[in-house]
Amino acid sequence: MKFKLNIILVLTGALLFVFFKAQPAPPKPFGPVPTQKQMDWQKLEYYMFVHFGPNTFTDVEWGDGKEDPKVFYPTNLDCRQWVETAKEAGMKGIIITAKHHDGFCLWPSKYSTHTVKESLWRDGKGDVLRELSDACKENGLLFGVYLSPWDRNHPTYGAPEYNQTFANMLSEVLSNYGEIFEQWFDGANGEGPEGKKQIYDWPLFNKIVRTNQPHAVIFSDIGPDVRWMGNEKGIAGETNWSTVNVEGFTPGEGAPASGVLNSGERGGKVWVPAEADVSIRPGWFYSASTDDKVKPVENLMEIYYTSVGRNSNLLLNVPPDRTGRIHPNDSTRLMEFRRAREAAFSKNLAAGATAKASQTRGRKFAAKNVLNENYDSYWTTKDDVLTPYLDIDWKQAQTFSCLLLQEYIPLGQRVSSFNVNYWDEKTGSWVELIRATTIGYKRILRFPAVTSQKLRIEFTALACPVINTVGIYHSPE
Ligand code: FUL
Repeated sequence: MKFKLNIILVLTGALLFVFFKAQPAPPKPFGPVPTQKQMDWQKLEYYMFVHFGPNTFTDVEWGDGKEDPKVFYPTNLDCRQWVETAKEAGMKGIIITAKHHDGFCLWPSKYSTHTVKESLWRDGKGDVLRELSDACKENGLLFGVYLSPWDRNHPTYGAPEYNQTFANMLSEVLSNYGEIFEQWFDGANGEGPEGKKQIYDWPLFNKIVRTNQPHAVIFSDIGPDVRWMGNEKGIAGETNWSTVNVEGFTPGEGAPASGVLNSGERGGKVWVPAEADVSIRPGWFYSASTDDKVKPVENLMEIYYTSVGRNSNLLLNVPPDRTGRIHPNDSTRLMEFRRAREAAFSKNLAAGATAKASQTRGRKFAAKNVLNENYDSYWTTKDDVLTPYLDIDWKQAQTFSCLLLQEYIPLGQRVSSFNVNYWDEKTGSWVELIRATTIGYKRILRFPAVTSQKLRIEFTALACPVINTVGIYHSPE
């Protein structure tokens, strides 16, 4: 009896060992992959851009640097109101124009005479960056800064020493206001006060950021961490690779063509995902003349689908007015936009379905992993399976008009195209619904509503696809 029990125990142990041991390893990363901070940044998806400065008061988009600093006089500056608005809008952070092309510094810089301290606001003792960074900290929002190297005011602009001046300004900003999540570099390079152009020392500027804020991502046309998406309309390429080739390019005039930035490059050598910057108004700065031109919610939803829905983060500009507050027309619109997104994604029909795949790498990588909320669990196949399909099956027919897919990008961007088919009960066959190219961190596709019990997604990938989310929705029109 005892002998038998021992045999049973040994056999069970052996079986368990084989069972667990037989679980294959995850796929190897394919091509360039995001760094941890790029990954954290990608998950933010949506945050606020704030253009604020003398232009707010002079009604121009590009101040020439000759404006009297006294024009900067917000009567009721309230950074808490910006932060609360951003938070309620569902945004994760705020990036402010610490210095725009006019050279005016929203903080009391030692390296310029065109700053808040030359204004009469708060008797020349104010500091917008202090007030905003404090308000962000209080409310758990991330804080980021835009600085334009192009400076139409600074007397040294156009001479080699300007680069060090700009680096010093950067250091002030990056060492005095706590954690910065994103450094936004504008590549614009026009003429300075003497009609001279500057050759920017990008390696120096980037080094200053890395030294002061090792956790911040650096944005410019070409990264190194986040790239410009190629237009200011919020429309990323339908194909949008987070990989691109940037060697030999510089931000601004020396950047790759905007079409390349718009869609990234298949097989690109570095991971530099796209960010879409777009304004809620026609201009970047506040103007009373655009109070009735705040983008309608339909327009903002369209932008959401063509930015976040196409593997790009969305940096939406909301310019405060001359009182120093976000105008009610903008904040009302932001809340409508939030509600519209919530309505569109309120019910994930995939949650009630079963998922099966044409091939699975092993139990740990089962198809059902695409249905849970955990970003780190995914479905994948054996290494040599590059064209598998995934079936989503309900017990009863469902009506849907929107599909959301996510690749597990820590293993790289792998899917090069896919098509979506639904099961037609009447003819007993699959009918193609839509074809698309890349997925990346997130892809959202909309199509005319269909009613069906089954959906099939056929993937074509550069390396076995690694899919961690399938969401299916019936979005209101
Ligand atoms: C551009 C600037 O010239 C605009 O004024 C704005 O700041 C936009 C975000 O970047 O390069």
